[in-house]
Amino acid sequence: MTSMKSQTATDFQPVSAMDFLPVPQLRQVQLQRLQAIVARAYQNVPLFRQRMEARGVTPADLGTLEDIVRLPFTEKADLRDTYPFGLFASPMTEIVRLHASSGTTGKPIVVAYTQEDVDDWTNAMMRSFAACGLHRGDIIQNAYGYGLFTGGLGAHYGAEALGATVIPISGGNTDRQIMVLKDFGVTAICCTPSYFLHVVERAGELGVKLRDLPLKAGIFGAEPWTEAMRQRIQAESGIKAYDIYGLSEITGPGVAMECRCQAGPHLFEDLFYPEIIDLKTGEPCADGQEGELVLTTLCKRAMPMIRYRTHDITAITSEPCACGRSLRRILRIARRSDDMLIIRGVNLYPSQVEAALLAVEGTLPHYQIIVDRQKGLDSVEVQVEVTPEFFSDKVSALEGLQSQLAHSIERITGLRMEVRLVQPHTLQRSEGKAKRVIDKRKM
Ligand code: DLL
Repeated sequence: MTSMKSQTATDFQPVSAMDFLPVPQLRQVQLQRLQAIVARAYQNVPLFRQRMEARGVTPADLGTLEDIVRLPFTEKADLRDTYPFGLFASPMTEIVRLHASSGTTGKPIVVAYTQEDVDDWTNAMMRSFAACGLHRGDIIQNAYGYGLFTGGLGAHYGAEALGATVIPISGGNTDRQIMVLKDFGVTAICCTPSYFLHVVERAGELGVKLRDLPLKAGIFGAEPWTEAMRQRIQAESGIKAYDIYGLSEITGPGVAMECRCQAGPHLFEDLFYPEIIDLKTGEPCADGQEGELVLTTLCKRAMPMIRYRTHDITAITSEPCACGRSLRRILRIARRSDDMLIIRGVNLYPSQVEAALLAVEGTLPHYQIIVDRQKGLDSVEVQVEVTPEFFSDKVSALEGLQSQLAHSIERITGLRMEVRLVQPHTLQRSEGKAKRVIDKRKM
């Protein structure tokens, strides 16, 4: 880990040698960094030290990467319990940035960065843009929210380091987004996939043909989305849609990013050490096996995260990618273990409903799942918007569509659900992460 403190953004190389490092060398880099970061956390973070002591393990016990399983896990609750600064491993005088993630309940979690942490993050984001073919000369419209959310500033610094032109438009004001896309010759856009769908729809209403613009790539993430959604986005806009993954606790966007092969995000393994654990037993999973992603930050100084349980469900693959990167890939993260709904005893993930809806023509992928309990029995209603052409059609066609959707949902989820077709623009659009589920049982 070389210090980048004195480096200016223009010193970064867009395609890092780290992306192509031979695997044995990469593992060596990981081990050295792991040993250093665990020692730092042990020395500076009381919670981490106590947990290690309770397990009778010290940093000196980490002889190989496999020894990582001896370390305790870190959970989101640990960040809440130590709110706001309890997990920091650097004095405040070395911390140059704070971000926070709101979460669904109570206080946010707070994350911190030293200048070197910001530089590493910038590097990861720059490599992310380079991975999908962007470079100096590209004009990147950054519609991730600026502020406490990591999306805006994370993408911003990475785009500048790449040498691209960044437009810090932030989220929302869709008509202005479309004007800028058109007038500024934008070649790439960053936002959530659900927001981009809204942009596509609004552009259509305004008579702006996205496929006739220079726009060629979308860097979409921050929420689960399906392969079917990618296909729909690409077909409707003529751009390539790339999946970018990240989370505040680990750094922000740029933990993993797809290359031009679009075959699942490559993990920046020199910065983050991944494990997959069995959802039930917590035991390590083999390559290709699905489970919960656990991440350890290998360089983060202000707030090292050791074996952080992300609750994101995926598998790691070391199958070679045609791009030649030696960085392993994760499979698309379509669900989280804590997103799972239990309906009449059956497990349901919102992404299954999305896949079922997109398998049928005639709907817009704007949908919401409303769960309720009446007389002790769970009920689910799926509200889904119909395309304008379909809505003006005959009642019989709408009924046909409704039953096709209900069948598709039952086939994929094993559950019978009420499908309610609603007019275009009925469901609320989000500027960031879409809210797909309203669970009235919890209200
Ligand atoms: O969403 C960071 C980010 C910003 C990532 C912009 C990508 C682009 P948080 O708000 O802390 O951070 O939310 C992190 O969002 O644990 C996943 O559940 C989900 N998530 C993020 N990216 C993806 C993705 C940002 N590509 C949480 N696919 C994570 C599926 C994603 N889920």
